[in-house]
Amino acid sequence: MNQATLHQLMTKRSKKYVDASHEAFGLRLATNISLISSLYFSLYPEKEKASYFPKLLDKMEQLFFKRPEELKELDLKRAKVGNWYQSEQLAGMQLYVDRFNKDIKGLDEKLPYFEELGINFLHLMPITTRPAGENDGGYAVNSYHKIDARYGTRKEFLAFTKKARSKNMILMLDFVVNHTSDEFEWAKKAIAGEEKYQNYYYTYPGRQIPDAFEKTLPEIFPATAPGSFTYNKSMERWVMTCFNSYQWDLNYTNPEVFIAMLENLLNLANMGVDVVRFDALAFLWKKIGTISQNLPEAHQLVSLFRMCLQVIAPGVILLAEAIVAPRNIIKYFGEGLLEGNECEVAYNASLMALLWNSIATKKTSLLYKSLLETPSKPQDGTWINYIRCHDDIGLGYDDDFIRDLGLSPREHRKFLLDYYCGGLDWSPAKGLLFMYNPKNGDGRITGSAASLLGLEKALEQKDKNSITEAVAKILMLHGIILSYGGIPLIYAGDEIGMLNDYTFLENEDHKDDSRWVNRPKQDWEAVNKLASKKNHASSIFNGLKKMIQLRKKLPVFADVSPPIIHPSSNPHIFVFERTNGKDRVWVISNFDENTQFLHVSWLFTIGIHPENNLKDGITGKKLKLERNLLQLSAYEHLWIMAG
Ligand code: OTU
Repeated sequence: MNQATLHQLMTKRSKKYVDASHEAFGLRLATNISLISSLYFSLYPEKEKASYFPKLLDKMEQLFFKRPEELKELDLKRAKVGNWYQSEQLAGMQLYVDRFNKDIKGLDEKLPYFEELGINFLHLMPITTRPAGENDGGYAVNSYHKIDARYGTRKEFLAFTKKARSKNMILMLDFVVNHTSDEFEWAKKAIAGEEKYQNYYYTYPGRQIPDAFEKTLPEIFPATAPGSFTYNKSMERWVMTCFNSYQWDLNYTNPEVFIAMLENLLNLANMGVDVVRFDALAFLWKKIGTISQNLPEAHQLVSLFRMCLQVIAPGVILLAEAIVAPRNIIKYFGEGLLEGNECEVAYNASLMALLWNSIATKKTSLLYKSLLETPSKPQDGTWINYIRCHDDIGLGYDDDFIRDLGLSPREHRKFLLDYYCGGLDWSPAKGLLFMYNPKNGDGRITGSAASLLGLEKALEQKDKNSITEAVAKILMLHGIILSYGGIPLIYAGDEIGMLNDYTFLENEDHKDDSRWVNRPKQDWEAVNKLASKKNHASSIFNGLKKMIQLRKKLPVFADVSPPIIHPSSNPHIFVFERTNGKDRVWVISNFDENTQFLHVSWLFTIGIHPENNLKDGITGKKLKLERNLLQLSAYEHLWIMAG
C-alpha cells in the first residue's frame, strides 16, 4: 500500500478520533501506520491475505475501546516517562503461583515478603486454563485469558493486579504465542473437521510436507517428543508440534491467526499485565528447507505485534524469550528499520550460560571473550539478567569462541555436562541431565541454583567450608545480575538457597521432564526462621536484600550505558565497570576457590586508584591493598565505588 493510499485511509478514519478519549489513539495510529502496513504487506503480500488489512485496523480500534480507562491513563503516563524498564529501581522474581503459595490469594498475602526483599517486578508463570494431565507447566494453553480455577477467579486476579499497580509492582505474564494446546477451541474445531480452523495450524493429510519440514527442523524435546509432527486420528491429519505432541504450532502465514492472536494478547494485557513474555518467539515462522528459527519473517511478525500494541496499549512492553545463539538474541531488539521496534526486553541467556561455564572452569576467559565480541544491544532495549529460570540451562556458547581458547566445543560441552550432572566425583554440583542425546552427546542441565553451586552436597557432607563457599557463589552470581545492567530476575526459592526437588520423579505427568527438579515449592518454614536463625538461608536472603537495596540507591545501575568489560589480568577474575559519566562502580568477582590477586598497576589501567578513598559498597569496607595487591578470597564479589 503506498503512502497516498495510507493517507486517504487515515483521513477517513481520523474523523472518528477527534474527541479527547480517542485522540491519543488517532495520533498513535497516524504515527505508526506506515510501519504497520509495510510489515503487514511484507508478511501477507498475496491479494487474498492483503484484503485483511482493513480488518486489522478495525480490530485495533475495537481493542483500544475495550482497554480499561485506568490502563489507558497508565499508557499515557509511561509514554511521557520514556524507557521506564531501564530503571535501577526494578528487581524481579519469577514464580509458579501454586508452588509459591497455593493461589492468587496466597500470592497477595505474600506482598510484604516481596517488599522486604525489595522485589517490585513479578514474573508469574502461566495461570490460564490448560489440559488436565500433561500441560508443560501451563505452556499448553486452553485459553489466553481465562484464569484456571486452581489459582482462583478472574475477579481475584483483577483485584491483585490493581493492588500491584497501586504498589508500583510490575507484572510480567506469558503469552504462549507459538502454540496452543490440543484442547484450545480452535484445535477442537479443527479436530471436528472445520477446515477454517485446520488452517489455523499447520495440518496436512499426508506425510509429504511433514517429511520435507522434518529434514531440517531440529527437535526441541528429542527424548520425550521426537519429530515435529503428530498424527491426529479424529482429524486424519498430521499437525505440526515442534514442542510436545499436545502443543500445536499456530500458522501465522494465515492473517486471521495474527488478528485473533492480537486480540488474545490484548485480553491478557487488559487484565493489568505490564510486560508480556513472548514465549518461544524464535519459532514463529516456519519454512521448508530451514531450521525455522529466527527467520526474518518471525522478526517482522513480532514487530507487527509490537507496533499494533504501540497504538493500542503503548505502556505494555514485550520480553523476547529467545534462548538462541548470542548473536541471534540481540536481533530481537530489532535491527535496521526495526531497531527499537521489536522487543524492549530480552533474556540475557548468553550471560546466564557463560556464568555457569565460569563456575565450572573457574576461569573467566570465555565469559570475557563472548561479552566483548558479541555485538552490543541497542540503546533502548534492556536485559532480563538471571542465573537460571524454570527451564533447563542450555550450553548456548559460540563454538568459535570456544575454539579460539584452544578447546574442542564438543569435549568442552561434555566436561560441563559431567561437571554439573554427576559425571565427576570432585565436582560440588548436583544437577540432572535434560534431553540428553547419546547419539551426538548434546544435552542440557537442570537443577536449582543452590544445588548446582554445591550447597546440596555441602549440606549432605555437613562440610562447613563448602557451605560457606556455596553461599559465596550464590551471592556472587546474583551480585553480577544485580549490577550488570537490566532487570535482575531471581527464581523464587533461590533467595533462601532452596535445593533440588526430587519429588517430580513420583509424579506421572512430570517424571520424564527433569526441569521440575528446579521448580521447588517455596519453603515458608525456612522463611519464617530467617530472622531468628543464622544459617545458609539467612546469609543468602540478607546478602541479596543488601545488594538489592544498594542497587536501588545507585543511579549508575540504570541501564542507560552498557557495562564496560575489562580484560582482567588474572584469569579467574571477572571485572566490569558501570558508569553514567558521573559515577563509576567496578564489579569484581573471583570465580576461583583460592584467593586471587590483582596488582595495583593493573587497577590503575582501569581507573581504580585505591588512594582515592574507595570502598566495597556491599560490605562498606574501605578498599585496602597489601604489598600493592588487591586480595580476593574464594568467590569474593565487590562493588568498588567512591567511599
Ligand atoms: C519455553 O522454552 C518455555 O520457557 C518452556 O517452559 C516451554 O516448555 C516451552 O517454551 C514451550 O512453550 O524449549 O526448554 O530455544 O528453549 O523457547 C525450554 C528456545 C524451551 C526454547 C524455549 C523453550
